[in-house]
Amino acid sequence: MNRLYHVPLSPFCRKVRLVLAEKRIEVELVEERYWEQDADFLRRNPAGKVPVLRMDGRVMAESQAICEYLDEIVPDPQLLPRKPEDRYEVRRLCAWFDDKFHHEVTANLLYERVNKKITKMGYPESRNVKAGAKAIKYHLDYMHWLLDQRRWLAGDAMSLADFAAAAHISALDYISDVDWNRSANVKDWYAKIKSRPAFRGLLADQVPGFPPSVQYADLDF
Ligand SMILES: N[C@@H](CCC(=O)N[C@@H](CS)C(=O)NCC(=O)O)C(=O)O
Repeated sequence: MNRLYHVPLSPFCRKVRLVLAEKRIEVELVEERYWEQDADFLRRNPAGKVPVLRMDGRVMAESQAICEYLDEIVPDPQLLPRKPEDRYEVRRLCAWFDDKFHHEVTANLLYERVNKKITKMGYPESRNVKAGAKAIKYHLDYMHWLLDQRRWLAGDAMSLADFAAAAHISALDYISDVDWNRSANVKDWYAKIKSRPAFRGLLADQVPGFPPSVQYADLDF
C-alpha cells in the first residue's frame, strides 16, 4: 500500500494529497509528528520535512518534485501543460504560493496560530499575525487580477498551480483567515476547486484543539 507521511494542515502535504486524489492513486495517510525528529522518519527524509510519499518501493520527499513525478506516471488529469511556456507559468505560480505566499502569509498566520501550539513552541507573535493578515489581502488581490484574465490561475485549464494555491488557502480557511468578501473571482475559483471529489479528504480533516471554521467544509460558503 502506498503511504503518505503528512500533517493535516500542512499546505505542502495538502498539495500532494490533492494530486493523489485527482489521479485516483490510493494512499494510506500516516500522521508524522515531524518536530519529534523520530529516527525512522529522518531515515525516510533526512531533511526532516513532510510530505514523504512511499510508493512502489520508492521513498520521495519535496512536494513539487512528488507532484511532477505523479503527473508523469499518471497523466490523467494532466496538471502540467504540454507547451513549455504554459508549463513555465504553472511552475512560476507553484513557486509563488509555496515560496512567497508561504513565507508572507501561511507562516505568519497558520504557523503562528496553530503550529506553535501543537509543537509547543510558544505563543503567536502578534507582530507576525498582523503581517500575515496584511499580506493575505495583497495576495488575494493578485489572484483576483489573474482570474480576471484566466479561468484558472495559470491559464484556461486547471493545473498544479491551482492545487498549490488551494492547499494554502484551504489550510487558512480552516482557521478562518480568508476574507471571502474580498474578491468574487477568488471565491468562485475556490468554490469550483473545493467542490471537486479530490477535495473531500481535506474537508474531513479535524485537528484536535482546533475545530474548523463554520464555512470550512461547506460547499455553499
Ligand atoms: N519544500 C518542502 C517544504 C516542506 C515543509 O516545509 N514542510 C513543513 C510542514 S508544512 C515541515 O515539515 N517542516 C519541518 C521543518 O522545516 O523542520 C516541500 O515542498 O515539500
